[in-house]
Amino acid sequence: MHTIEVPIGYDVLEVNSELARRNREALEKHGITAFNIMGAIGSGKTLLIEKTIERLGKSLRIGAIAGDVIARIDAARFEKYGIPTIGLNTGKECHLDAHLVEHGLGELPLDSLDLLFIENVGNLICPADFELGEHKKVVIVSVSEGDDIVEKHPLIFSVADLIIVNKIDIAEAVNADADKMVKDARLINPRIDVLKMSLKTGEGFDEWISFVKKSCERTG
Ligand SMILES: Nc1nc2c(ncn2[C@@H]2O[C@H](COP(=O)(O)OP(=O)(O)O)[C@@H](O)[C@H]2O)c(=O)[nH]1
Ligand SMILES: [Mg+2]
Repeated sequence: MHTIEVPIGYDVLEVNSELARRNREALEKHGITAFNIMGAIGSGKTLLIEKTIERLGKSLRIGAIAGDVIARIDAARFEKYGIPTIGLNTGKECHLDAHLVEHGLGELPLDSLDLLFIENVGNLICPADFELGEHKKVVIVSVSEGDDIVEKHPLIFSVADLIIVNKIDIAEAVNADADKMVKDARLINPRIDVLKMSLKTGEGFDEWISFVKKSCERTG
């Protein structure tokens, strides 16, 4: 575990960025590609990771960090696959930070992992500011959050590498226009990759798996 000196009047985000840089170094030293999965409560973060473990768990060695105010519930959903899992309780904090993740990395068998999924705390505001050392930032939103959810939260989409618009199977029932959400994300961030998905029907999931594999090739 590293220590870092924090001068008086320090900038929290600057210190976080330094710790994130160290996390990234540790991940790369072990050839691990890490994904920071962000999104509101109930958008499908845990289910996305579960289904990815089901699809890729035989060919890649996957680990997971579940971050939540009470992390053990999502952690148990990952542990049932027999993969190395760490639950990080944030208590009253609404996001993970690089220091917490550093602790998580310290507990994981880094030598025997290829891929790490970090599920962030469910909201679209605080996680946007905190680098964790990840290679890819993924934001998953569901159509049931309302099709103005993207334009209302520009910051998180401006830093994301990929937006997944999930639950398109229920778009009609909740009167949501998934294409508007996609358009809004591209207006905020022209470089962002976009996927429309239903984790229930499987639509868009193959494209997600391609994104994960490509990300591994680039960082591995
Ligand atoms: N209809 C539908 N339900 C989904 C979809 N994806 C996730 N869910 C459901 O949404 C709920 C929240 O999912 P979960 O992965 O726990 O969300 P998290 O809070 O973001 O981790 C669960 O009941 C899932 O079964 C989807 O594509 N379509
Ligand atoms: Mg979850």
